[in-house]
Amino acid sequence: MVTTTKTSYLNYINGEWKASQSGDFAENINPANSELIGTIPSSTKADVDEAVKAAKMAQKTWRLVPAPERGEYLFRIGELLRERKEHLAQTLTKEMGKVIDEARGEVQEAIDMAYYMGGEGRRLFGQTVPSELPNKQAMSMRVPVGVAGLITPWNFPIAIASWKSFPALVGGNTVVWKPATDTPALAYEFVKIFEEAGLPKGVINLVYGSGSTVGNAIVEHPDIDIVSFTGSTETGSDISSRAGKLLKRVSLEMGGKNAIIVMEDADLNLAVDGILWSAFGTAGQRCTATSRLIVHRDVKEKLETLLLKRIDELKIGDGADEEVDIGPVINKKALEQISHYIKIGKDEGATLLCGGEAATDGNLSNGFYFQPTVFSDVDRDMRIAKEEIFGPVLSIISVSSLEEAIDINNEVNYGLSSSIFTNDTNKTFKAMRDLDTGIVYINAGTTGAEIHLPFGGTKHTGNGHRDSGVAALDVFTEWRSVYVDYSGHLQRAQIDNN
Ligand code: UN1
Repeated sequence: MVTTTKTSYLNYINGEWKASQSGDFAENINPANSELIGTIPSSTKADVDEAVKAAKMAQKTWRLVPAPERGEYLFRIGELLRERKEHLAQTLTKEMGKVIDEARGEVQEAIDMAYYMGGEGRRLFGQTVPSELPNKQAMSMRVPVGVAGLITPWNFPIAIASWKSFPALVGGNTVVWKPATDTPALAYEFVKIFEEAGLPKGVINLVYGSGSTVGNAIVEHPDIDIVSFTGSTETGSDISSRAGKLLKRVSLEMGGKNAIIVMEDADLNLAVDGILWSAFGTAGQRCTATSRLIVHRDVKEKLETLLLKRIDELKIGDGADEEVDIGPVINKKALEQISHYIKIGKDEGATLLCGGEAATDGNLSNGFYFQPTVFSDVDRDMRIAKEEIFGPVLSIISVSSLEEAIDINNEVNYGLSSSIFTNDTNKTFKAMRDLDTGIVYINAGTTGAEIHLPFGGTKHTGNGHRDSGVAALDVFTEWRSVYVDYSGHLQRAQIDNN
């Protein structure tokens, strides 16, 4: 049961639900039918200042809570997420549009992350290292960075918020969180869970915003010590330059132009399963979504035939309907952006095999639906082969060898995920070594990363950091090296005089 209908969401600052100081609002719309779900405050810099002040104050004591106890809070949050899984999934589908099964899967990602990071509270390992001097002990330990500013996207509103907030909290940081404008209900539900888990006041703060006011205020606030962002490359680059000037730590997770490579020896039916799931699941709105299919010439025609047949069977509709395969895209602007790329593809001379238009049959015209679209005969230099579209659009490029396929995979500006379908062990190992992406799949599509492995990519996809996995702790902790000299006299390292 979704109970968030026509809600006016409040910020959560220092343990209290509070109206924004602005009085302005943005709308939260169900993309499946354009119904108004609620309104969110367009908060101001003053709201961010208040939230940061609370977070800074709370961090003084939160950092002293033993890490295993900080982990216990995450276990409690995990339990609450599990109890409310269905409600959260329904809320997610309603405001974001992904099909209900995928919404359940996303909530599961957050649950898994809670238990995984909760466990890190009992590890948070450093190292003990032999000193080069007698009667001296050397070690390294993790310490919190301070106040973390989190800016999260609408496409995985609870999973990505959990990837960032859980390692931040277990690492001893406090949080100021700005969720995406299009998914405020999930943020509200999530913060309610933090509150119910008994997190001390000021440890997590939520500030809604529309446009860039709140995001910029977080990035440029002198008391925000680390900014973690997932979203578009354009915004990430802007954040990077603003934060760079302030010498601030920034972790960026941005776009992708992910490819599936299908070699001549591949199991084509399996490949089609992988392509359908990764190109059209979540209506192509994952940063890991497959948007290029690089196929060996010998099997191109056969693969295209199999693919088109299966696309024909896909059902488009409201993601709340269990039978639906492809839900709406997030909003009208996204629909327009996808249509714009279709025009570009046609103008560039690619062959449109299917789709290419908004889906408007019957009730669909009330929402923001796009037909699954495939372009063939795509040239590696075309814009549709290089730029992120973030919709259900696949571009097919044919090749004559594995080397050519890898070359094409690697020549785009992004490097998040890639995949190869082959039954040849030699090709598998070459691909693992040479595909320039942070994630590589063998005989599976490009989506579906698991939370206990590092998530992120090369080139313009990120800036070297990783969400998820134990690597996420490197974002939210500083390494401190400690030397304990118990010799009773001054020993000097690197000087040969002891
Ligand atoms: C994203 O789209 O930003 O690997 C995250 C996947 C999901 C996460 C995607 N587990 O497709």
